[in-house]
Amino acid sequence: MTLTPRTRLIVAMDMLEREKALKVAANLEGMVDAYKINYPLVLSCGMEIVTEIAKFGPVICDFKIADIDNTSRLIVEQVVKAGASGVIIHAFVGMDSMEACIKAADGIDVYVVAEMSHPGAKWFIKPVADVMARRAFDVGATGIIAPATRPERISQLRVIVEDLLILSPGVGAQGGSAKATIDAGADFIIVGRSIYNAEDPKAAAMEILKSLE
Ligand code: OMP
Repeated sequence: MTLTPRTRLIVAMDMLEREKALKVAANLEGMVDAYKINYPLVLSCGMEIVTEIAKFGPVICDFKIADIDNTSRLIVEQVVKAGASGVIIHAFVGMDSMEACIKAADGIDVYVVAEMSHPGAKWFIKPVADVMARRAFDVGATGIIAPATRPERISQLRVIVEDLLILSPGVGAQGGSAKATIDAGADFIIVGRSIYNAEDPKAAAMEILKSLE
C-alpha cells in the first residue's frame, strides 16, 4: 500500500468529538497525505471513525501496539477490517510480535516506533533507538517513527533504515520545525494540535505546507 509523499503532511486526529473530526478531515482533504488516528478518538467514537475518515484519505491507526504476538495480531486484524492503510507498532516487544503484526497487516503499512519525540524518551528509548530502527528494517517494516524534536536523530536513523519511510511527529506544539524535519531526512511530518486546535485548521495546514516550499 505504502504512502506516497505528496504534501508530506500527516494530520494527527487527537480530538474527541466525531463531528469535529469529520469536519477537520473534510477540510483537509487533498492537503494531507494521511490522517493518523490514535486512542483518544477511537475510544471516544469507536472504530467506525476509522472507516468514516478513510473516505477522505489514507488512515494510519496509531495504536503503538506493544503486546505478545497473538494479541498484537488480533489488534492489527481489527485495524485492517476497519479499512485503515497503516498501523504503528512498538519494536521493544521483540521480533515475534513485530512479525505477527506484519503478517496480520496483510499488505497495509506497518510503521515501527524507533525513537519518540517527547523529553521522556531520552531516558530509555533514545539509547536503544538505533537498534530498534535496525530491527524495523530487518523485519520488513514500511517505515519508522523518528522525532521531529531532534532532527539530528532523524539524519542518524536515516542511515540505519536506508530507504524505509520516516514519519516524524513533534512539529508545532512539541517545538519541532516542519522544514528542519524534512531537511533532516524525514518523508512525512505528523502534526496534531497546531492544526486541529487552530481557529482555521485549513489555514494552519496551509501555513505549514508553505513553510516546506
Ligand atoms: P501534536 O503534538 O499535537 O502535534 O501530536 C503529535 C501526535 O504524534 C500525537 O498523536 C502523538 O501521539 C504522536 N506521536 C508523538 O507525538 N511522538 C512520538 O514519538 C510518536 C507519535 C506517533 O507515533 O505518532
